[in-house]
Amino acid sequence: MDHTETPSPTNNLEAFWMPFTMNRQFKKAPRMLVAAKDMYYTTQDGRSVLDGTAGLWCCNAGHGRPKIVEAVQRQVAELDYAPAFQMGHPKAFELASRLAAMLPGDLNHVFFTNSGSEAVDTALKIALAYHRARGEGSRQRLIGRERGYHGVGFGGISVGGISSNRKQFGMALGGVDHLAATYDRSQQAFSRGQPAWGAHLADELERIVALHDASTIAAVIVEPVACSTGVLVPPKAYLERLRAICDRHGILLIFDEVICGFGRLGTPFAADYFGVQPDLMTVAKGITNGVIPMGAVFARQKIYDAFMQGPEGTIELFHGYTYSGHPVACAAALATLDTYREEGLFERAAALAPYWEDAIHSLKGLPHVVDIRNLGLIGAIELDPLPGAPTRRAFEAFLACYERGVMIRTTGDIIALSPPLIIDKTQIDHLFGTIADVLKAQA
Ligand code: PXG
Repeated sequence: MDHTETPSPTNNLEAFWMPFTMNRQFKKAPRMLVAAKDMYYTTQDGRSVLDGTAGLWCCNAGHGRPKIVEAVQRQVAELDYAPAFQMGHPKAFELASRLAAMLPGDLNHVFFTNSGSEAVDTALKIALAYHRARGEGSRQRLIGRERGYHGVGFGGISVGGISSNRKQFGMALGGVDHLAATYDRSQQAFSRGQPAWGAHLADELERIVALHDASTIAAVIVEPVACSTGVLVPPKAYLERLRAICDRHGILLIFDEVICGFGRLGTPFAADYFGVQPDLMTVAKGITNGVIPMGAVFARQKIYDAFMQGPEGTIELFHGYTYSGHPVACAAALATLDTYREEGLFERAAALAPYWEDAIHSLKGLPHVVDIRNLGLIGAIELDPLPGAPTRRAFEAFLACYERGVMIRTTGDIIALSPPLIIDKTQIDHLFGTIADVLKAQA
């Protein structure tokens, strides 16, 4: 394959309206990836780029993994599609059973979606319908958190806490309230792992319950670690407290593990890492190693049971997608789970986490670094914004790293990192060495 050919006039860059991208900036100086293997991307101009972000937090086993590639090839030739409603195919049941077996506690029912956004909207709908099925239909409020990211559906942007995600799109869902973000730099800067300060921020939920009354609240949704908005690690005992308050008031707790799930913290799920059991969990990304789109909602036994009442000849949950449990996605997911297990990738992430922590915190003291945060194989380096030009300093670091063969991700003036779990120590050194060189050169 010739990777160097330039786009023809009929294949120019204009038609593709790129998502979450500065379209005009990109199209002036495109960054095209044409191949990927293990820890590296190949660019259109033939350079190798170390993947510091697992694509977009999704390729947890690295790229071009043979077992997954073969499973997808085999599946697409054998059964390319099967109707998702009132019909089934064996791999969807096999995958759901495999997932149920690895999930903590009695999270043992799986609803398939195609993305994290759909998983979030599905979980919110399940929460509302669950209370209604139990005769508590007045529980309609949803509680999210500032600086939360739950995808781009109307449900997700409503419970999410990023103003740029909300301001263009009208009023979204009503009846939503938000907890405060768990981050306070003056109390937490340069914490290694979970900050000691901030458990009391969970008590805000009591204040919100007192305001609206528990009988109106269906669910609280949080990311165990808020990743997209800059790796906000939950303070020690915070999630435990949130769980206790939800229990006290009959409110469902939803963990959005679209990023944290599938090994990023060195355990299968963040619920395992923190020892806190949610009632519903959303996942996507790492479920198929990013190879084929797929998301899922995991539900506890009591939730599934609440729907399986009444006459059998009714559809218990009036919800689903054409591609729920798509055969090719299921095949990719099964091969992904095999790869994680056979290569011990979750354990590998746990074993590497202390090295990762030391490496990222070694950047303390470099120009403009105002905070460093980490947990598992996730990390963030927060930079002081350029006066009058927020986001520019970090974006320029991203461009400079890319030029030097390292892919990082930025959000605001925060560099966020989440490499494939197959990364080795030399590559960790290379990643942070390059970032350090770039920050010094920018000073
Ligand atoms: N929940 C969480 C916690 C997420 O991180 C979604 C839901 C939505 O998933 P989909 O599959 O609909 O995109 C996400 C997605 C970034 C970045 O760089 C993060 C996400 C997506 C793209 C980029 O921080 N998270």
